[in-house]
Amino acid sequence: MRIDAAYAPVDAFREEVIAGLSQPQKTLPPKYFYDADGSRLFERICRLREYYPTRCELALTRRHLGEIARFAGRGAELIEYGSGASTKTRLLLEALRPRVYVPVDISPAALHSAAVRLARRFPWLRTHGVAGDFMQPLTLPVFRSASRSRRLVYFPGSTIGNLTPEEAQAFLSMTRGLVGQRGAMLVGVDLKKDANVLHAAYNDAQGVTAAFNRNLLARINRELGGDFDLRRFIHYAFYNAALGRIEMHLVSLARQTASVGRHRFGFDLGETIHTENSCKYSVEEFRTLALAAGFRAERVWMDGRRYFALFGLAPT
Ligand code: SAH
Ligand code: AVI
Repeated sequence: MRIDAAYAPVDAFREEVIAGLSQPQKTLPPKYFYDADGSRLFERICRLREYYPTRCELALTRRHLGEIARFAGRGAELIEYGSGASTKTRLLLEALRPRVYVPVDISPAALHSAAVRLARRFPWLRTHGVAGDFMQPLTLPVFRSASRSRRLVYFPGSTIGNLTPEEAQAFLSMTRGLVGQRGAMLVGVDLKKDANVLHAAYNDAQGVTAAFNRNLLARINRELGGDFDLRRFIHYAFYNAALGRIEMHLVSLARQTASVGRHRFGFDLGETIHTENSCKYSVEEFRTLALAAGFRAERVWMDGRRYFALFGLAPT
């Protein structure tokens, strides 16, 4: 098992935080949720009663595994974006027996612990992780006889929902270029549904999602020498029906200032930092988005309640 580092984490983090907090609507990029603490909190979110996406996607993957494997094919080069704990991937690894597995994640801690567990469970598997940002063109490892191997990109968890539709289309186009005419993509997409179900999933009773959101400020304090007062920011998540997305914010409970290094930022009472979008699609909306990026939705697998979909995308 090998892990390559493909970015300079602290410099990029500092620059993006300062740029985001300098805008009229302050924002922070959600990819920075996932330090070691954030990745652990996300794993706790996945086990919450209210957070349906993980259970739905696991259930539908188990239920349709035979068909998914027929669509995806055996012996491919399996590239997974935002692999995290690689939990759902275990089902695919067993069914697809890929020639090599390339997990790509911004969190080196998550990549490392997943790779160790996978090595124990699948001693035959060749894993070559890449710690980096999947929105940037990455140098993926080149394997011997790569010219003959087929590329399959797996992007589960509805992490694609954390991109705006424009970013998602650009990301899909880039992936289309990566897999070429012989490859394919499997992408998990959270579907539009009753807003109460969505609201509960992002406002869990135990406050784990709130802790996940606030950890972003704690991380800025730890890694960038920030002085955010965590007692004076609260978690706020709501469904923006017009834009079809959950928005997560951190709300300032006072008029206050906070510094990041030598930069100072002022907050009004009630002012928010927009930390995440989680876009929800209808099957038709996502089909159209994929088509604009050069992918045909050849298969769509869903759970019984149609909460979540796994799209099997093939090049047009
Ligand atoms: N695939 C897992 C984890 C989803 S959580 C699942 O389905 O449960 C989202 C994952 O994507 C996290 O592990 C996070 O570290 C990673 N991630 C988020 N933004 C990223 C980016 N821009 N580049 C690379 N990885 C990213
Ligand atoms: C990783 N991503 C798909 C999660 C989501 O549902 O948008 C992140 C998350 N944010 C709050 N809870 C979970």
